[in-house]
Amino acid sequence: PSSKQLNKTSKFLSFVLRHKPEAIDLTLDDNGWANIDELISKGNDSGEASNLSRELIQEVVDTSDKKRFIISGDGRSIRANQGHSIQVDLQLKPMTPPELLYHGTATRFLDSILEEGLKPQERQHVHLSTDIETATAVGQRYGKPVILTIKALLMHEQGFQFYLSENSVWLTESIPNIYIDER
Ligand code: HQG
Repeated sequence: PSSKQLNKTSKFLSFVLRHKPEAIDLTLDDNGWANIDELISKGNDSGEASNLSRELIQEVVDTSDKKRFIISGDGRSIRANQGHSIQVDLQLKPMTPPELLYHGTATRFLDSILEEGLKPQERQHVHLSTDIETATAVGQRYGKPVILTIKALLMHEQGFQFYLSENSVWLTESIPNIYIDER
């Protein structure tokens, strides 16, 4: 498959596995898993995906720069590693974060964030990175990027839970402004 087709399929998978399975009449289980055979047949029937096949899905999973998706050990199911807006239980274990984590956003959101803290908005969690480079790329998606430094270890010590997704994105429910510094 061409990189264009891989990209299109990745976007389709993000859409149905993170946000809107019902768009193709698909159901995810409580932990966010979809049956791959069902995903293929319903994706193709709906016209939302073109020429979806097991091989194409496998290649998207293998080549995803951010390792967005994971196939279960028995090969029957697939789920997104993070980024959901629908309620799924990824069964992530709370983990101790490093002292500092970074959040990339756009300058136009800054005033609101410094006032009310970071909120998960449409998603289940606020997404954080261990490095400034990744945070910059994330922030760039919405405009002129700005990096926020989060006092993650202090938050953790004060009772907030942090999780590390399968693809190394740090997640937490929300971040009060006292833990946020403009870098
Ligand atoms: C902002 C991509 C105003 C927040 C990326 C962000 C990431 C506020 C936006 C993943 C706010 C939500 C997630 C407040 C938060 N006032 N704005 N109080 N609190 N915001 O897309 O972190 O390529 O839901 O700063 O790489 O940008 O899809 O979150 O700008 O890992 O795999 O509200 O999505 O991964 O935007 O990105 P998003 P995000 P994928």
